[in-house]
Amino acid sequence: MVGTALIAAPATYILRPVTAEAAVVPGDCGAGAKCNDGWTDFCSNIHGVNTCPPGALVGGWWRAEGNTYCNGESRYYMDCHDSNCSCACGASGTCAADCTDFPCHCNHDNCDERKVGCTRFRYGQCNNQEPCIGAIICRVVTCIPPWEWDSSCTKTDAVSQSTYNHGSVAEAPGLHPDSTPKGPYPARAAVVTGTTWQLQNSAAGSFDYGVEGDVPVIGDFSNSGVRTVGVVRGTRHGVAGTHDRLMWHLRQIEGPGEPDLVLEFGRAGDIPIVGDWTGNGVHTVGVVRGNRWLLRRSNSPGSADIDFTFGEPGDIPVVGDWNGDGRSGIGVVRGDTWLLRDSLSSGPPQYEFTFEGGGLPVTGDWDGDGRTGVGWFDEGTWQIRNPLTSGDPTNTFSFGNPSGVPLTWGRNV
Ligand SMILES: [Ca+2]
Ligand SMILES: [Ca+2]
Ligand SMILES: [Ca+2]
Repeated sequence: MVGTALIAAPATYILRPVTAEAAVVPGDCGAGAKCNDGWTDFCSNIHGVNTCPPGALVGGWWRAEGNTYCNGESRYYMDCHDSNCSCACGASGTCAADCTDFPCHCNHDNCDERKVGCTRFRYGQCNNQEPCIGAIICRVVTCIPPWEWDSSCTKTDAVSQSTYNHGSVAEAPGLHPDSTPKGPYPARAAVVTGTTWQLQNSAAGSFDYGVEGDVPVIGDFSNSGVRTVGVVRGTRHGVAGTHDRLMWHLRQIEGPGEPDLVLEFGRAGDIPIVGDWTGNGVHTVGVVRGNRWLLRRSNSPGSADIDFTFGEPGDIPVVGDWNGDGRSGIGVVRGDTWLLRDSLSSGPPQYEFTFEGGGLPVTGDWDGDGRTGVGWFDEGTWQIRNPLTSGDPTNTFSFGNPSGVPLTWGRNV
């Protein structure tokens, strides 16, 4: 049987439509209640991860400068708005309270928590292609510039130094330093067949994302504490009409929807990979071209920051944090031989062993100890191993469409 972490109950979204009658609203609470302190709650206080809930989108951002939580750099506060309005908006860009199924209330219907879905104000730097969105549900706070979180966000500046500590309530989990990675947390199985994604123990269940021919990737592209889906388009040579550059379409929010972050990196024929090359919790893009590894430290357009050779053309590239130091290493699978290296540089493998299987290789931190293990996916059967040594599978289980492609995802709660 698989470790308990893999078979744990799926994370449930606390965020759900509630009836107005059922909700505890700011007016129900005393003047000194947290629900009345004027601030909208952090997304991490709603559903445990520092990203917008499904059904929301970023409507704008502001920043505080010189923030100790972000190594002295800017810290950004992004507003997640309800994306569904049943009636039109005026010039404000936000619809009236009775036009959404997400009424204003105190988080968890508790006066001791901040309000959610109450404030109808739009900073206006993000998703301006949507002329009408609902109230601010919650806030994402991040060291990542908003335009590397959501491609629609502009750099039009908004500074609010007084919000540095967000009302000086420093105990909120969303205020904890996020310059360090979330986790570790155990890998969960994922299988992609065409455009259909199956994520084990996910509230999102099975859904469609991308188009036929895309190469799937999964990563935490914003150190949110959850690994979300992405596709890379244009990987194949010789398809009429396709771009000769790879286009990455990454989700920052769980489940299906429009891509949040779209960027160009790599070219046709490259094998796309993602990893946390820097150890800051943010997975960023990379490609393998023959035996040349081209990695970028941010999810922004530009050339490779890291460039080296490892393995041989024809090897299957793999990525994982083999030594558990928070930084992804690299490796290749050649037949049944695994050749893995911690350092992002040319050199001999630091782990070389035989792990026999069949089908497609897959990697994941199966036991959640911070060290990535290895595995095979053969027609729906997963054989996984934790130690990076020759031996038999640690566990075997079944998940996913037999003709699909294996990946792993995960969530820190
Ligand atoms: Ca990183
Ligand atoms: Ca490592
Ligand atoms: Ca592990």
